[in-house]
Amino acid sequence: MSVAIRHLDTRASDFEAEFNRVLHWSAETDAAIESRVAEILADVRQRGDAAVLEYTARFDGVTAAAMADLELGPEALQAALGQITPAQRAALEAAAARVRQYHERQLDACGRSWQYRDADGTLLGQKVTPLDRVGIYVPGGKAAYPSSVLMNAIPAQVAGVPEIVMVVPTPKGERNPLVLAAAAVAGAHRVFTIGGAQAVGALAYGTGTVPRVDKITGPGNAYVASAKRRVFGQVGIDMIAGPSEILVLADGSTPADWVAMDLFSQAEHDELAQSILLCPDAGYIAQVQAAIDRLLPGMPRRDVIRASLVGRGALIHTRSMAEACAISNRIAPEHLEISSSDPHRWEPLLKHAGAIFLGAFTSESLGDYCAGPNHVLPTSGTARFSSPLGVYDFQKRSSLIEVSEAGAHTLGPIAAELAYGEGLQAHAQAAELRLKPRIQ
Ligand code: HSO
Ligand code: ZN
Repeated sequence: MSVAIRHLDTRASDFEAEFNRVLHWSAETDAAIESRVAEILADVRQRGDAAVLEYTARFDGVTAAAMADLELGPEALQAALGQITPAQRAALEAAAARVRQYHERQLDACGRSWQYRDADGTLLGQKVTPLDRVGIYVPGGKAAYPSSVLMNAIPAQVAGVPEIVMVVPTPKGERNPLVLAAAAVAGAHRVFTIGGAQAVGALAYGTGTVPRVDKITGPGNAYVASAKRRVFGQVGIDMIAGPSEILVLADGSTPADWVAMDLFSQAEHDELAQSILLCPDAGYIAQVQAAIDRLLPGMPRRDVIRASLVGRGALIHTRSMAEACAISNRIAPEHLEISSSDPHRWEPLLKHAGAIFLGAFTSESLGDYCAGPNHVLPTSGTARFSSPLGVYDFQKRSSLIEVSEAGAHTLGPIAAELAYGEGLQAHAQAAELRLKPRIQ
């Protein structure tokens, strides 16, 4: 039976209406969740460890006498490395090495302090420093991804963050050895087996045992997302991630099976994930549909994939590759594959995407695990204004200004003029005092 994925055609008179239906995405917040999260956060803020222990017992079924019992020391992380297979360990280490290398390049390219001097000796610059302490949230349930541990912790490490605190819930006490092994490989400094809004609260406010962090990154369910939104301002956060998205821009030169599997790869994350194909060749779209129909029954997560493809997916027939690029820019997808024999011809036309994958061999899946770039990317069209998680998210910048005596003479009159204009006498005089010869 054919999978009832939407077919659109840009030539159709109702295209805009249909397209808007595909794009429509309601990120409505649930009022019940919101008020529950507000209560939990207030409680954690007030009662610290005791509150976190209670919620952990209630929601995760894990009882502990003290918060310290919920911390995993280095031995526990090392033990996890021994519990996974040698092949798993080798893969984790290979992925980590590539992700580290990529982010080290990022540090060199845009993460270093810089300064210059004016002709009159005034020094100006920017000093880049790492955050002191960050918290990484790792989900415990169906979306427990060891790869995400690497993608969050490694850029923090490369940025030089001295303390990386990871939280991961262990529902019913079940630990995920791959997640803990990834924490060991990535070099998390402290790990607490707590989760949900209570863990976000513990990281944001600090408790007797959990240290207060400066920024919280990492994905989570609706409770975690709501908690992150609420503590923003008290601490930094990375982003509020929506469901995964893939957009494949195809000229028909890639085997249709490859493209179908790439569409599945994001659809299998979540019923709300979005997979879209844009292609000027109707015959090829039919081939991809046939491949979807043939391959789906063999997929263990076929129910999730089907729900995602039918609910939010689309196969869009365009007039040309150039038009496909223009539509892709309107969508601003998280992942964009240019599945073309000439990807570099189209890449310059593409402005908005979290990550761009060029050519038939670049399956998005490789980017999810081990190509090197970060897989934490802007979703739901936010690639219009935001960027992948990176070293820069774990750094901040301070301006540096050192005005020479000659510089004070250049800048003083300008500042004073503007200060008088604003009615700020002290500002004006602070600038003017420095124009007078100094009394020794
Ligand atoms: N594609 C996801 C990341 C991921 N994929 C983790 C597999 N594991 C981010 O959109
Ligand atoms: Zn993925």
